[in-house]
Amino acid sequence: EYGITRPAGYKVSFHYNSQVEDMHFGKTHPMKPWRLTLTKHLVLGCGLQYAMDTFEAVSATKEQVRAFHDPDYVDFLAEVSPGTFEELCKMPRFASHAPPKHDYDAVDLGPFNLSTSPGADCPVFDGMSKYLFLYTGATLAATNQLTTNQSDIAINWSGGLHHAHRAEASGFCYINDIVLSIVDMLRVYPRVLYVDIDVHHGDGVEEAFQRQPRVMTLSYHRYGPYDDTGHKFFPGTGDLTDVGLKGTVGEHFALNVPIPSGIDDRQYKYLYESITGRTIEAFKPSAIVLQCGADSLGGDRLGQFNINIKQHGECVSFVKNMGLPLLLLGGGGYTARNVARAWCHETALATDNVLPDNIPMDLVPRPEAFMGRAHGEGKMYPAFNRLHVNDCKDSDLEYMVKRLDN
Ligand code: ZL4
Ligand code: CA
Ligand code: ZN
Repeated sequence: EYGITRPAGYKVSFHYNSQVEDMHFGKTHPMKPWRLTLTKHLVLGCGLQYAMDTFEAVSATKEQVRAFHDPDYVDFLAEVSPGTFEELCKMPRFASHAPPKHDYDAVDLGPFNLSTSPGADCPVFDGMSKYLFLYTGATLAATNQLTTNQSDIAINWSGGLHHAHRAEASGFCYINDIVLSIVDMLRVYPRVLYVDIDVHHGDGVEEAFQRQPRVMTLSYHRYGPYDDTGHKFFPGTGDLTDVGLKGTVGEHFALNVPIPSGIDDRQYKYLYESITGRTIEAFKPSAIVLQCGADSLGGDRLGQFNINIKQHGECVSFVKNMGLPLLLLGGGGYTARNVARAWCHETALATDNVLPDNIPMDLVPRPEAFMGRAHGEGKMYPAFNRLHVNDCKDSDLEYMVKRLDN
């Protein structure tokens, strides 16, 4: 219907299992797995399935997840539910993993930073184990398509959970599917570049590879001083001076681009293309993993940038044009209708298709919520109706790009 064709000369695979859609983190929790339902409906409504090999994801095994995570944590995640949480917490091997102490702890946290309290970032909810092992399974299947040369680009919009640590859930992330994917890739590729355009710092991935010179991590994120609530923008790490673990061979194999609120398309393009371009030239990766968190879009419920879907997509095209094996993952994204439009648009870009400006909004609930204009960009996939105050000075961006010389 939209003249969708397969890309010429390369193959794209798409990995998904609709069982992830039914999950609820809690009533007003910002992470809404049903944004993946919207994404799927748009992708199928446009006919993009004809441009790719589509795979129904199966759950990752505990053994696969242990390639990065603590064995006790893996067992806990596999067994936990709202009904079993209390009991599991009392078992000595789990109780010994004391909850982390955070200065903002307003809710009771259990072992591994998990909690049944509704105010928690990482709540224990019904069907949670199924959800975690499925999004991980999808990422691992996508990775396998690349490492076995069966696909050139592989996509999992349900993955990209970059905050999870070895034995601790963090920031809506429980299993770090990205780390597990890169560990697999290192069996085949000499060097892997990880790029993260989620509005939050990709701290879990950076930390996992902080001593590893074969993995370069590069995160673009909101970063700044304490806000009026006394918090730093989550997770509060990822300063410009953070370049990997000092005194190890991993030093200089992490890069961070801390960004003030309100950055616009032109400014983001300048930063992203100069820094990502120079990084690829210098590091010469054999494969690229791109975390496409859509909370960097304007109008996001948690994000503070003013990026349109068009520019978000250009970040995907830029690394795609390097012609390297490419894994595209989701991540954050809290204004669901914009998440769906961005990831559908990026599925089209990955398969060399162009969608019309009026991508089928009728497949998405609340069509009246589709708003307004892009700012200065015609009507190409506008992402927002609410502008963030732009605290981003061009002179500061130049400074960050110049730092690359050191
Ligand atoms: C919520 O409404 O900044 C959780 C989290 C639950 C339900 C009702 C409870 C009301 C916003 C966030 C109280 C909520 C207090 N509910 C939550 C320091 C915080 C401690 C927890 O995109 N409170 C912690 C995590 C970030 C903090 C961002 C991004 C993930 C990713 C990849 C993770 N945590 C302050 C907040 C709500 C909630 C409303 C919330 N949590 C917003 N930002 C955070 O990078 C997927
Ligand atoms: Ca980021
Ligand atoms: Zn995020």
